[in-house]
Amino acid sequence: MCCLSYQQHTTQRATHVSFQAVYITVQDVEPKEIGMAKFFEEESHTFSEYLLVPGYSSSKNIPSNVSLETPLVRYAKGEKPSITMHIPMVSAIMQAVSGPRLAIALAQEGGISFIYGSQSPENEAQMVREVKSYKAGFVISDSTLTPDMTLADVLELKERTGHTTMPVTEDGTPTGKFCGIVTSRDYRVSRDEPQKPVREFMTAASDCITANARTSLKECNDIIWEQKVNQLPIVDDNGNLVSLVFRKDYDSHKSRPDELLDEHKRYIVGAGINTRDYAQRVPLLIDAGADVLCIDSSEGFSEWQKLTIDWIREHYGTSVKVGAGNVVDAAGFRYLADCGADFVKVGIGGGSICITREQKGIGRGQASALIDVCRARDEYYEQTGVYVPVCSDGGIVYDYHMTLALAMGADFLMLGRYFARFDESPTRRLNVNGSYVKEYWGEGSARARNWARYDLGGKKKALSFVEGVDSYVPYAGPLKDNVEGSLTKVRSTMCNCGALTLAELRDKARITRVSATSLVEGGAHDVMLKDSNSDMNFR
Ligand code: RVP
Repeated sequence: MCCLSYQQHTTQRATHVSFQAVYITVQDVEPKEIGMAKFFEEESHTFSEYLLVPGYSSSKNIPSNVSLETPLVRYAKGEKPSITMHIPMVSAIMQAVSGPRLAIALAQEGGISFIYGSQSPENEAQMVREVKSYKAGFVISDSTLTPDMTLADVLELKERTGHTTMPVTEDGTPTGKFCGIVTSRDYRVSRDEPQKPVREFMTAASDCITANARTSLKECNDIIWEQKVNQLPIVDDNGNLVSLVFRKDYDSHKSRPDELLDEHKRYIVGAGINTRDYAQRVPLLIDAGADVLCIDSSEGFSEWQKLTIDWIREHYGTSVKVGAGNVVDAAGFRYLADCGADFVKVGIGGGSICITREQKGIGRGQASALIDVCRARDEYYEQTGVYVPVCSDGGIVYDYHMTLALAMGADFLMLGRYFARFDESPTRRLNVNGSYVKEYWGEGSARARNWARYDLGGKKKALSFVEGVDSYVPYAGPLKDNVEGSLTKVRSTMCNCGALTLAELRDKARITRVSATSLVEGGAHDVMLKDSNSDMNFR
């Protein structure tokens, strides 16, 4: 396949290309013994050090003909994987990334979120349940308003979430007793006092048109049109808020050809687990409806992963799908594949917020790790007839890194920083020095790890050292627009490589390493940029 058999493809394709491309060579990825330690002969490389060399494309190679379908879980030759994604993207198992809102938005585009496991098993199961019980067109509120809050709180919430319509509940939770609704037509910033209580200017529940939780989406939309309202709060028999239906969403749920649904037409969602409390956590997650699990560990070449998978197989057989990782070489892949992992995740230390390499001196350049593992996957398939998908996790900065990772052999990509920037991620949107940003912190940061101390009633000791940082990332708007934009580029590049499927891309891609000087040439250079906020400058 791709990177490892370039010689063969060069010969095959010689009639189509008139130049001699430079191909990467991966001579011998087994570490060699030099003195006491074993050394990998290759240097460790990352995505920015490679480019794709375009190949012949026929008139059929147009973006609308490209399929990004990809297997999520292992399958035997001649069979179909039990879960196939419509786009090769999953969201990282992180507090700052994968909550229910993002999981729904990503499933609507054809990918999968893994709800973060760094919270109590009960909380995580509740988030999974929220995704599984979500009905398309019904939006779960992210407002925290209570009647006693003030106009200043409303403005702060609007700034943070970007939403102008906010339901008000007795306790400020998304499913608390419904008290009323605030829209931007209810106040005038120039005239009203910031301390004015919400109860004085909200439209009270008794004056709102609402619908009960048994109303279908079609009926809700009919009410919205007949009553000439912009939103319809859905309230249960006890007067608690359930969700909202918005006029502006009327058509959007119809235009999602790629949405990823289970056999009951519910969105597909994954969940992170660890190698310690699986006996307690896994049953709760499965009960809540999780479609796939993933062991979340920065170092996955360990017996702990085997014990976790063994426990799942003993209690659920192969009906529960579970990915494992992270590994960075062929030996790690083979170990986890033999343990029965449904997919294997690759990457140590390449994440944007990750300082594992600095702190512990372990890891490997993401591209080198991926190439090595994908070769092992292909060998494993040849030897056993079982295909175990590979996920490239972390280190994707530019959209072209996605195409490169897929060309190098990744079946799908796990992204953290990328998704953290969107409206749907669970973090706050802030205005820092005039620019909107969102918070993004590593699972190995003190901030993320604090959950264990709090949720376990202070039983867990403080950390001796951290492996992740707390940061800001530029706010980038809705997930849908960004994912569409990125995948348009991926599709277009695939066409330049003559590929209409990801398998074809792996087979046909020709990849070259770039020198430091060519890297400079690749960006805008020797000109003065007019727009200092241009996309490239923003990164
Ligand atoms: P990125 O997409 O580059 O932001 O990387 C996200 C990945 O980084 C995660 O999927 C995970 O593998 C890794 N990570 C998460 N937290 C930390 C840390 O604190 N070191 N690393």
